[in-house]
Amino acid sequence: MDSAKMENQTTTLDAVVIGAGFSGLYMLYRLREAGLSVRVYDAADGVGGVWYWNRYPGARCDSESIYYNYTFSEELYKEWTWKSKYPEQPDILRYLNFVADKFDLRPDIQFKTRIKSAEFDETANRWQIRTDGDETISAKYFITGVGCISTANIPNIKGLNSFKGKWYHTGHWPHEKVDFSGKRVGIIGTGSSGVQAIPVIANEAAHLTVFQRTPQYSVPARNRPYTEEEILQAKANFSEMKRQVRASFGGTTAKIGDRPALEDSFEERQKVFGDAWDAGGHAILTCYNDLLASEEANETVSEFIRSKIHEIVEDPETANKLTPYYYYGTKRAIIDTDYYETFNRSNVSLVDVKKAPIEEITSKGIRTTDGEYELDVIVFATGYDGMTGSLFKMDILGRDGVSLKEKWENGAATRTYLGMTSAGFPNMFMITGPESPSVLGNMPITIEQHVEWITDCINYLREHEVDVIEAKPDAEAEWSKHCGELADTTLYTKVESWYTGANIEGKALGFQIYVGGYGPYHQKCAEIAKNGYEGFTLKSTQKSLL
Ligand code: N01
Repeated sequence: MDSAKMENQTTTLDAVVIGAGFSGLYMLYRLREAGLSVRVYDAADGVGGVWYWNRYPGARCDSESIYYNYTFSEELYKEWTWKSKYPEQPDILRYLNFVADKFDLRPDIQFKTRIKSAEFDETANRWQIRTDGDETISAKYFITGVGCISTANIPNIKGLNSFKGKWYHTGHWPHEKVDFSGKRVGIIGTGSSGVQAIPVIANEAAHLTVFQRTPQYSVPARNRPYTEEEILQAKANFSEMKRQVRASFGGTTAKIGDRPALEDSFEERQKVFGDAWDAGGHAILTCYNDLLASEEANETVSEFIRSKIHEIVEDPETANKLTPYYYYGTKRAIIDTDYYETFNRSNVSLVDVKKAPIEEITSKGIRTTDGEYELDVIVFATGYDGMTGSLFKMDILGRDGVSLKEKWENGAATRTYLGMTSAGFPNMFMITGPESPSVLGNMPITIEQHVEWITDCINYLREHEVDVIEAKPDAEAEWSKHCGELADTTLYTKVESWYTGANIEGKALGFQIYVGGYGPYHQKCAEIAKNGYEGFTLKSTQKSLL
């Protein structure tokens, strides 16, 4: 089928893809190349996915630019030039627009359209998908590329509607510049978004009050422009880089240390951590091989960063408030530009809202149990309903009308096979779904692997005249168990974070990311495909193949 067909007001397609970010754009490119009729739907009015919405001051990616891009096209890689070591949001958005233009993707993307529901019709073996514009689409394949952290968490704090000033969430930032000059600004949240925004807002605002619930470890990014030489070298090295990132643990060329932290003496460790701190970025987390597995090892790096906070922050009381005590790296590791230094500014103050919780937002500002802070602007850097939030926002109904949310018990019983499929939801694929490496890897690389696997799978189904593919419940149970067991060998499950769903009121706790590494995961998925899609039931309307 070459293009969408309208039948009785229903658009008929081979595949519907949700989201025009890294996932959706590449999925569209691949499926179109495979000869399918496919359309991408996105609520935004442009491409970019999370990078369309995350326009807050200081927004930048913490993966290195030369790896934070597609690797499927050498030509694309060589045509695009990154400016700095860590790409800023406008550059990433420009890159994704460049990709959309280069491959002429826009004609098959429907913007300003949200998918409200998707229901599997067991008689026709097709998905019936509805948009917020009341369009109905019938598609054989239903593919989500909704991102792992794209549903904003705006905490339910009493009184927000009464606030007379302006308020924003970092994940839904307006297109026009927000002017902080001369303003009293309050920011709630000190995760990756808050840590990036705080130094930039502090530069402009009359006063910035940071409302911090949990102090965070952060390491200097040491961002800088790339030299011409580095760019030339990266482009010349494309094939080797692609080979390395696709075989790597985290989707970059970063090397993981070859020994446990306690094998070194205190002095040796200080030198190793000191060099990593000076180099900047995430190197400090990978300089030993057990920092995320052993409490004792983790304490060595945590204590090192704590000592740096006390070196940088001049006021000892503020330094104490900024000092974290959870296991470093078990909440998403943060890299920054001048984060701790910002608290030495006279126009910045820090409020510990764990000690004196926020009671309400008033017409004038924020009131904690300690007093009222008058503000002109409130910035919520309060994160996302991660992993399942965007999937649960839609009514996705599988066999017997059971919704994904019901099956997964609102997150308490999330079950997938390979993090891409779920039993009871035939012909549905989730790009970077729960229980895949997703956010623990370099996203564009983990996305490419999913998109390529899904495309190969669909091609196989077409070649073998298979109508329905569905994960077997026992294969799924085994995969989920394996993911849980792996996670329990790490410290991730011992700390409350958005990884575990602890940031969302009422959400069931559960760590839903595959921690076995991108490379091994990639191999496992390839093996399953090679073995004729082991763990899946494949059915044609004529016969059952497996
Ligand atoms: O969100 P977060 P984020 N009252 O959940 C606080 C990616 N990302 O948007 O820790 C007071 O990390 C909350 O406090 P606590 C990256 O994967 C990447 O910053 O729950 N405070 C926390 O401090 C990242 O991990 C990049 O106690 C409240 C903050 O809000 C993920 O997105 C840049 C509160 C939320 O931190 C999410 O990061 C940006 C309340 N009611 C984002 N509710 C880069 O690539 C929440 N908080 C660099």
